[in-house]
Amino acid sequence: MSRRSQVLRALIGAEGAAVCGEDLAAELGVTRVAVSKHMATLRELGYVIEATPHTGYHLVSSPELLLPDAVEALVRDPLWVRFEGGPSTVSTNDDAKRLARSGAPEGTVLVAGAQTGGRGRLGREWVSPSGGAYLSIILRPNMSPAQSSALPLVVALGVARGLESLGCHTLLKWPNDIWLGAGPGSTDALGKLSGVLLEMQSEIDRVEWIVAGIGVNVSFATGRTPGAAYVDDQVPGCAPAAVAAAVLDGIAECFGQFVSDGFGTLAEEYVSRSMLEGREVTVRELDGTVRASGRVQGVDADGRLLLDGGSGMLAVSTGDVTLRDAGA
Ligand code: BT5
Repeated sequence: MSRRSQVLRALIGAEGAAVCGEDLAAELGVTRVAVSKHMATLRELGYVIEATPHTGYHLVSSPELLLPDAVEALVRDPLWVRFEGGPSTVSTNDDAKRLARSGAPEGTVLVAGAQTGGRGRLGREWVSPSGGAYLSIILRPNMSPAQSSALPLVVALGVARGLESLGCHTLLKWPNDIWLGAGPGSTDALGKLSGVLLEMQSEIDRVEWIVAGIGVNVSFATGRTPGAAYVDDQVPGCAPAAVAAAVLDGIAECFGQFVSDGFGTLAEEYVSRSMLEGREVTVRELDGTVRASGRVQGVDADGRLLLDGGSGMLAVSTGDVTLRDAGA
């Protein structure tokens, strides 16, 4: 972790109380002048930090935008080793793919406070105004492309766990959507809270890298996107950096479980959080043609959606799902 992130972590950890500059310098093994330079840089990044003689530094407020330092200061899981990004970019997935091609390690994280060309699947738009959390991660699992087929579900489950840890009620919509749920145990979906986009480079039997992009709607202060739900709807005032850190820790947990034990145990949790389980659905190809219809009966070990179509069980590996009795 960079010294600046360590300084920021100390300020955030103090929860508004004063942090003594001299103690912090001793703890980090740097001079007091170095600490005061880090404070100055943090102020330039938009952190409001008050310095009181004999008491120390107080963090008064953090910038609204998602910045890599803030995420690094909040994230806990050691999987995440490198943090990059800035206030705005075209697409964090494009930035992460560039870094992956140039050899960036597993656990690299790209964040942005806004995107001008955020993408969903098949080049669909992901609306990305400031106030949201947009991040992409680089994973390099030692497996074949076939073994990694459930990874979009693993990442979506990790995002759901992270958002739940902040107090949001989440529901999963196969394969890669996270919706805001009305409350504990309810399958009433209030809107799409987050989406996941995976892109991969591989040889026939080995994944080289996977970039997973995650967009989360956090604040609706700049306006609401039709059909979207926001963290703010249930947990007002969450900073995008806190959302990104929670999501990263949730993903790291699920990814670790997936790499060591496969999708088996995660599949059960995925199904228990699914807003589609037991419902009548239609699955369309990404170009709109109907691929299958039936009642959802869970997912299999490869992450495929299982449908009881009346004349037997179907396993569907890609597509868009609509509920036949609702608009979701
Ligand atoms: C997704 O695609 O849901 C994947 C979204 C991934 C976005 C992240 S942000 C960081 C990284 N960088 C990128 O460029 N992308 C990733 P899909 O399942 O195809 O859903 C796209 C559909 O969701 C659109 O066609 C809209 O209907 C809807 N949509 C677009 N923006 C939305 C938003 N902000 N909130 C809710 N729904 C949205």
